[in-house]
Amino acid sequence: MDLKNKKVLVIGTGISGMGAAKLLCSEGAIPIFYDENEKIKPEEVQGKMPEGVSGEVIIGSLPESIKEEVVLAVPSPGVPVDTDFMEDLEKRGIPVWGELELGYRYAKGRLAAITGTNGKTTTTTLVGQMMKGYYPSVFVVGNIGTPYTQSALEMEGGSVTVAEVSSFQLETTKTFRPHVSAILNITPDHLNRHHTMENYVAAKERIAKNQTKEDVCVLNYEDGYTREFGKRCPARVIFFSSRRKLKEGLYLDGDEIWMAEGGGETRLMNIHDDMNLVGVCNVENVMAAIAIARNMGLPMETILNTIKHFRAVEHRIEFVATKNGVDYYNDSKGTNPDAAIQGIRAMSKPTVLIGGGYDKQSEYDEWIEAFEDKVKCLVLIGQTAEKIETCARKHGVENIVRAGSFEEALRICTETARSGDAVLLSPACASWGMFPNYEVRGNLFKEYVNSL
Ligand code: UMA
Repeated sequence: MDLKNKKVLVIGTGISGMGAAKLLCSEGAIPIFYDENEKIKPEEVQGKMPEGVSGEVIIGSLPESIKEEVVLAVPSPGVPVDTDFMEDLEKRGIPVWGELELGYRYAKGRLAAITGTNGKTTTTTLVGQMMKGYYPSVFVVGNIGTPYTQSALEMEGGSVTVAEVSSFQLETTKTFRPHVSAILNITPDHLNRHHTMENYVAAKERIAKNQTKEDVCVLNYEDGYTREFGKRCPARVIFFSSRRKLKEGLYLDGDEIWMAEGGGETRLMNIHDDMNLVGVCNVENVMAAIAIARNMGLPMETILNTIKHFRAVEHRIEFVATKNGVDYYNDSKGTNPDAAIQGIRAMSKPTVLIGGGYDKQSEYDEWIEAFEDKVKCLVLIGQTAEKIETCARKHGVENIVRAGSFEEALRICTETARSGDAVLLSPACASWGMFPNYEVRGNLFKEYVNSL
């Protein structure tokens, strides 16, 4: 589509909206910024616009006349697609390309895209580092925090892009086709947006929708959804497994990661001596990263060398400090029960745990079962506090305290934890409502700990 001098509706004025507008302006299009949040002031949006970007800003409700003028709508990932507003755009025949799709259409070079409920940021970061150790032009983009559209026009034919993609972004793709895709795992998350598990799984599977047997899709053999998808996947599938030997693919056998390929088997590494990440989830992330990188043309030596030097991603079971004999861990990225299960499983000491936050209609039973007897006090914050407390009491957790604010929760933790204990922020909920994002929540936690 030639966008020169054409009006394009950019929905959402967060970082994706700004990335999309940058690309659109570079292509000579005229963005019209629209945000439903009435609290936002048009001047604020104008102030956020990157250099070379300008456009009309509309806040609240969108006049009908605008819908008649635009040739394309680019929603941000946070904008649900099943609303009357979005359906009206479709009915009018206005093409809807999500921000990811827009970036993809203008990008150049080869692309590896990674999704999954958990582990995608770690895996994307690790694969990005592997690529940077070998290729001269590498971009790491997407849900990880740098919109695809922000970098797309800088890419060249020889560039390599590693994209973390979310179910929100995948809902609005059309032609998106990575050379290598990966779905690390699928467990219930974002059900308030997708409504059913079926819809959520379908959104994740869209990562491989346009792939063919010339492309590769890396899947987790130990996840029921992804194993099943392997049978229907249009790409060539490479499985990884943390529980059994595979005839073809990557697997964990004891403490060693092996690769089975074309009838031969190669021992690649030891999970204690050759990597710095802890937990089975990270072994799975590492195996996925090896499969992705190898199929993007990297020599095994570069891959294994990067893993050896790779450290945990910020906010993911991140050790902060020991204060008065208490170990503090920041797992602010534990934004759903499944991620938080990995967080509590990684603790070996009696733990004061901060949980709760934005309500994504998750179920908390499995998370609470994973406490075993480790959680000496559960400190709850946010919208989900009551729901979690009811669930925790049902599972026999007795020491539960509700805090009116994050600051109060932190104070309760330091008062409750004794030397030899751990304090873990791993809330099983998104931060929205109390914080703009999980990074702000994790950084506040770290600032507090470091000030003790
Ligand atoms: N808005 C509307 N109408 C709506 C919904 C939102 O106008 O119906 C407006 C909001 O008022 C706000 C703007 O849209 O002003 C925000 O857009 P956004 O929510 O898409 O946020 P961005 O700042 O553009 O960030 C997005 C991703 N956010 C979401 O998916 C919610 C970021 O992922 C991503 O890093 C960024 O694009 C760059 O690609 C964050 C996230 O929490 C980290 N992702 C979820 C996750 O990881 O679990 C999916």
